[in-house]
Amino acid sequence: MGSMTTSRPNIVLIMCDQMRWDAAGFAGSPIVQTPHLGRLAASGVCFENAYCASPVCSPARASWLTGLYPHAHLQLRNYGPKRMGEFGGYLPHDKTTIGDLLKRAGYRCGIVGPWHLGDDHRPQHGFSDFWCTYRYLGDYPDPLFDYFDTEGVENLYRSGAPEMTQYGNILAFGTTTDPRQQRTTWTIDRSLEFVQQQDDDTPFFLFASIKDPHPLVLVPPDLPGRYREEDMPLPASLRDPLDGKPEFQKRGKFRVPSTVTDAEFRRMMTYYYALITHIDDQVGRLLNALEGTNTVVAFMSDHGELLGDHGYTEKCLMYEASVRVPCLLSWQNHLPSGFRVTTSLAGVDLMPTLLGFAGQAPETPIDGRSVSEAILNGQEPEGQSIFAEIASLDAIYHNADEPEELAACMMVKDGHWKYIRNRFDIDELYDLKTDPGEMRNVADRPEHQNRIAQMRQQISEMVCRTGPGPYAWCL
Ligand SMILES: [Ca+2]
Repeated sequence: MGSMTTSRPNIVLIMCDQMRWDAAGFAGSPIVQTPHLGRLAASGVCFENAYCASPVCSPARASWLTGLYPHAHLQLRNYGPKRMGEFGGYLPHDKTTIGDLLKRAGYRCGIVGPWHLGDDHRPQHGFSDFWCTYRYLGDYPDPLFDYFDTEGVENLYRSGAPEMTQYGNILAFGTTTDPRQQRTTWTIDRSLEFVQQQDDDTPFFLFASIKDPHPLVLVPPDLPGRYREEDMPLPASLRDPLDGKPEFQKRGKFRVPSTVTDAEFRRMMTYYYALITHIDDQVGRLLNALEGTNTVVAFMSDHGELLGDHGYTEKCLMYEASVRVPCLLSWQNHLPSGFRVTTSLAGVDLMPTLLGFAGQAPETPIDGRSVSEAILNGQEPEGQSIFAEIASLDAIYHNADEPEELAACMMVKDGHWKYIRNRFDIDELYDLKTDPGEMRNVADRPEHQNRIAQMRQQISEMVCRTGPGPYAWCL
């Protein structure tokens, strides 16, 4: 196993779903217990300012894998079997992913866990050596659910599982009674199977796609007890009235209702953090198996989790906890250890960076840039502005189908300034230096109009590089 002899490293991309950037010990949390991730961070590079290209699942994932922003890859909202072939509902086949390129370069490529980019039952985009995906499969068998059936354990992820608790609309949570009922455990089991099938002659690329800590938040029974409800820091903006903010934010599906008490919210938080500790335990098993091999390990999340910030759970807004993600890169004997990178990493930069470690580069123009050379030399990459795009909440949660709804918000972050163009509502401008909690929208202040004009220009130039597509309204 591994490839000790070849100069081309194996690459393991571990992508969680909906993990907050700061919900880990390596990110400075005094509460969340993540010793294995801490070990990974200490042995490699931690991007302290990593951002997704869209704070929702499928568009973000498509960007991490293609190096393109959504206006260029055109997966504009979440895939579901009914959306296959619909504009914006799946990743068009002609878009090139890191899987396509590494497969062409001679890598054996496998995926375990959610793909979520369309036709999820069908091996594609280079991952043909091990295609073990689950959910969003339409009428096709689901390997995870089939596993529960074969093992004879109750499937707690099927909707309406009676063992779950949910306060209002916030993250549903519960515990397993049998270790086989937990999906991250299954994902790591299958990942280890793939790794163990490898030989020393051919490098491999494993995309370990971990669905947790996305709800349902389902943890082994011993873990919630590791966190005390009274230790949970209630978010300062949990009851944010959203004064001076766009109206649409007051109507979002996942706005925390006033009926949810502080104590209930804290209880839910203990389960969310406990699930991250379970992810840590499981990732530790994979890290142990890779010990001593020539392997690049990336650990990150597709997008963040608001966990109460601005009165929201889940994501889809451009607030920091929604767009910001944890991101670690490790490569023993190559990347520096304990290196903290403060330059922003965009949601389109990871794909060319991982390719760079393999001595490869994209074959067609992309939006992202490789930072592999800089960090291999222990240097901060050059500063840059970063962007994020998303459809309207009506398109994401309520099936609004008008094409303009699929390209509704554009964020640019330049230093400590964040500007958001909202197609159907007022714009937003936050100064993260004086207002890190993003409580004061200053977009209407006369003294900021020059800055806003410059940031609009940055957006316009960015979308034109690969063609503005559905974001031509930003020109
Ligand atoms: Ca997601």
